[in-house]
Amino acid sequence: MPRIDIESLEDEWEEDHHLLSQRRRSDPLSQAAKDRIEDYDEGRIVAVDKGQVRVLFEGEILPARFSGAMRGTKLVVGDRVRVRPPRHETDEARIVELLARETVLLRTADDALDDERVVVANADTVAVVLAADYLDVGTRFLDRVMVAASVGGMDTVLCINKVDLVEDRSTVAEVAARYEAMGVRVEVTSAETGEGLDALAQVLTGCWTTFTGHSGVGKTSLFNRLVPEAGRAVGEIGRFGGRHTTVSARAMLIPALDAWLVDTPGVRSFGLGTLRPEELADHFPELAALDCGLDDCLHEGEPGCVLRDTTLHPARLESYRRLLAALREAA
Ligand SMILES: Nc1nc2c(ncn2[C@@H]2O[C@H](COP(=O)(O)OP(=O)(O)OP(=O)(O)O)[C@@H](O)[C@H]2O)c(=O)[nH]1
Ligand SMILES: [Mg+2]
Ligand SMILES: [Zn+2]
Repeated sequence: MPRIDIESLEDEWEEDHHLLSQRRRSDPLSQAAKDRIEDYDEGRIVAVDKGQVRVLFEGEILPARFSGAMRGTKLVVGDRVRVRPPRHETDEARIVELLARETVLLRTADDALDDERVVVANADTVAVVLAADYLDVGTRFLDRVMVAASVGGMDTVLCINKVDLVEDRSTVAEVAARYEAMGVRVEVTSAETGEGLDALAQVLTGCWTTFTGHSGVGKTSLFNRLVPEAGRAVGEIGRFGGRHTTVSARAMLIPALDAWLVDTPGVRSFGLGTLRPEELADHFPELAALDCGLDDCLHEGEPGCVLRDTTLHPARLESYRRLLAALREAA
């Protein structure tokens, strides 16, 4: 965690805080300055766009600047921070300290890179949105995000959207049952017809949930239905081809549910570049529950390994093997 640099914070205060700097000349106030920072109340970052941040502070959403000491710190939506409130009408709130992150959703561009990016911090749940008419590709993506969510300390919820586009729902039902068997909450929705939205909203109650998914699956459409005043742009198929309509993350409150929802830009892949191959099985609940008895077993037919091809759903086993191969190649 970035430590706050009291010296440079004091330097900055000197510019706009004469009283403090006068006192400082006679008495080095490092401890006092530190105490002041600790006196500042907490806020929560709700939007980050090209270095501009918005912070939820005492029930209001304020534009905010970084204090000098925060330069070089990357804040993400969901971050808990200490905020120096605006002092007068034209003043802006200042972010003076980043507080420790309890959960993180991390992603790398691909498995061979360690260009780790925090997508969102301190969320309780990751809602993976898949399009009902692309579940094959979708579930492979889901299996990756479930690993990232588990690594970062979050639950996964599966939202199968665009269900209005499929006539035969047997695949949707099969996929839903597959993940429900692992303890994942599954909601089947249509942002077009409104089907399943009440049930999805219930899942969000009292939590910070971040939507993630490929571009065009309907994350923003769902967000707009759940937070009607959001009015975020959605992709127009044909014009943008549904590709990367949303460019920055944003959190909004559904007041009736005390639920914070984070809309994020679509991603092509969800790299797990910082995970070691031997850690992977811990983040597949079916494998973690397997009492293998072997240390650091990769469950690849090692003598004594209890994994049989029938222990896992074939698609999950395939995901595990693909991921293992990718992580090994990258290692
Ligand atoms: N038929 C149907 N179309 C939908 C549904 N949800 C979204 N769409 C359409 O799918 C397109 C893409 O929707 P978006 O909400 O922009 O998708 P997104 O996941 O936010 O995409 P990015 O911001 O690029 O990541 C738009 O044309 C939506 O109208 C749905 O449930 N059914
Ligand atoms: Mg979007
Ligand atoms: Zn094993």
